[in-house]
Amino acid sequence: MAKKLLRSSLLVLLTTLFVGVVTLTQPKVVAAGKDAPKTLDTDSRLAGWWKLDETSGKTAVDSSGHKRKGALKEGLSFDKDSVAGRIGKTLKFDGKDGYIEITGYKGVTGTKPRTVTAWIKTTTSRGEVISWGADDFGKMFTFRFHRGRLGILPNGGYYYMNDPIHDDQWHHVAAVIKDAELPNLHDDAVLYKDGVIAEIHDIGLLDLWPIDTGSDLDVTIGDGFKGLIDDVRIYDRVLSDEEVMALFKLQSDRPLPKPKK
Ligand SMILES: [Ca+2]
Repeated sequence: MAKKLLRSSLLVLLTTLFVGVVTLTQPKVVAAGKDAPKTLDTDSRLAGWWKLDETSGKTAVDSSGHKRKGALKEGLSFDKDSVAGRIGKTLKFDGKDGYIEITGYKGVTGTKPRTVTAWIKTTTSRGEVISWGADDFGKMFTFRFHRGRLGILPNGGYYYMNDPIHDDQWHHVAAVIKDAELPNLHDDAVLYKDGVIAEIHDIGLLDLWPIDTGSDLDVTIGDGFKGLIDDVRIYDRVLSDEEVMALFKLQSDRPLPKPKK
């Protein structure tokens, strides 16, 4: 009887050890199956990434791998307007005519979730960081200054952050539209300033339309903006709080933070 008990105890112990070993080794096996850990820089959902590190010419390379290169318009050029950026070099926008057109790229359209991020440095609270869409209610997607503050305007309603941001310092800014059947500014938009969710100053609900972005206009960067814009990214998914913080901390080349359960 005692022998039998001992044997079954041993069996339980061995089984526990075996399961333990399998559990411990499993993550390594999975990791070894892929080439490199996924990062925010190598994410396949990174739909466009303009570092603006060039120093000559009028073409901005897309580092996302999608070949969505930008054309510098209205006199803007790397030869003339390249300056020290937040990361490497970037472009100085004059607040008048110069902007970048991502020729042929319509951005994230319809009601799809999305994240746009950029570093900006300006003393002037006007102009666009980035926009695309169509000239109709709810059909634009514009990340721009409105009433002196930065926010999202879908052409119908507005949603902008509280803190003035035109203090001549570098700020990391991000706008997220969450996954929803008919996303709207009130429930489904999130703004980030310097890695954390921004306090909202105002939201215009009177003419609130669902965000259902059109596809007439190519993506443009820096239209009417005076100052520096660097490291512009579009993801066709929602970035988590931790991921936006990682971008702010310049840790986009590190393995992605694990999503919270
Ligand atoms: Ca840069």
